[in-house]
Amino acid sequence: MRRVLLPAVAAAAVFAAGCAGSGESSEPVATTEVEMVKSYRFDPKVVEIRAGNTVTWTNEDNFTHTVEVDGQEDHKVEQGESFSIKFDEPGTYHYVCTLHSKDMDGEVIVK
Ligand SMILES: [Cu+2]
Repeated sequence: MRRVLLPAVAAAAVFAAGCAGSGESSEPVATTEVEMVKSYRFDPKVVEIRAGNTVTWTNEDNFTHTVEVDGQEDHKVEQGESFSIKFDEPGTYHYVCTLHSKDMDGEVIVK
């Protein structure tokens, strides 16, 4: 049994590494629009804005998602709906979808 399990673990590790290395970059993108695209992602994952700007999340996925900035209230965003937060103070704000916190998180960098 143990010998059967080992290759599966190795394959999972390679898969995870491949995921992080390809397509999904964490380079900040200068935009105030974040989409919840299909398959549980915030796109772009990291955005950079100016203090006083408002970030709008739009749910383009087939599932309900949420936006919860660390230390703040959780906001449900239904399919096809949008939600906005104004960021007045410079800093780096991490946020998650509390329904899929393992897969969906992102950052707003306020300059
Ligand atoms: Cu979600």
